[in-house]
Amino acid sequence: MEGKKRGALIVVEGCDRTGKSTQAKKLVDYLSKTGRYSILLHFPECSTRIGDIIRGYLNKYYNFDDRAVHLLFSANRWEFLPLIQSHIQKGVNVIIDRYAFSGVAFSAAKKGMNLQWCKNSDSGLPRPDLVLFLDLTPAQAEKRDGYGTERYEVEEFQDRVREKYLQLVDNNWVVIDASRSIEEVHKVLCAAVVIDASRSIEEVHKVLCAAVVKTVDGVDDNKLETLW
Ligand code: Z5A
Ligand code: MG
Repeated sequence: MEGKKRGALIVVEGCDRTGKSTQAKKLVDYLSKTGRYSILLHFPECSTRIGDIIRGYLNKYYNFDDRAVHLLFSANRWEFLPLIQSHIQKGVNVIIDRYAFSGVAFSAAKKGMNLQWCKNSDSGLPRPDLVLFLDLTPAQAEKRDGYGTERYEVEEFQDRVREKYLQLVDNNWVVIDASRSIEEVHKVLCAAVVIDASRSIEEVHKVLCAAVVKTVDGVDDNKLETLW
């Protein structure tokens, strides 16, 4: 890949129904249309044997020990590592709808699960260049279409998931437009990390694009780092 710019790795995260899949798809369309070739992945990726078991678990056909299911979600990411790496090496941007942060936040929100233990099985996976965290209170999310009967779609549990996500916030979690006034930047900083997902689909898409273009165009030959 000498002389060729690598692709960026961008992750869209958030609690249930925050608009991740809507926004991730729109983002890939936008990037591709503007000459930034990009592909979309989603975890869990249910097309594999492991993914199929995960789907059965989410739909409550199977039950597993919380640690066992955590490792299955993690294994599902590891089985796609070669694909992710090969796209990035070829200069293709990889946009992922849910990643290790979902893995840690959902598992660590369960009683008796330890955050650090949950991080261990994803340690060594590529660290995204940018994590776009779509924030919405679970009470607001519940009003959106499709909030249903899946295992984790319970408001009280989603509150704990959101809390765990916020413990994972790092310096790659948002791009804040620092060209605005000190007070405005301060306000964005205070709002901490988050893209307000309660706005319309188009408004959220606009905010996301501004952040993403900066990252995609700014990727040099720097190697991807690893988690955590
Ligand atoms: N999970 C885990 O435990 N461990 C892991 O490692 C991973 C996942 C990777 C399934 O994931 C479950 O797996 C999930 C976490 C757990 N927990 N649950 N339950 P999934 O990604 O397959 O989840 P999903 O069922 O597709 O839901 P979602 O991804 O949470 O939804 P979303 O993608 O954030 O939302 P959306 O599909 O884009 O939009 C939802 C609806 O809202 C839809 O009707 C939109 O038209 C509407 N929408 C979107 N944006 C807006 C705005 N801005 N305004 C109004 N309406 C909107
Ligand atoms: Mg989704």
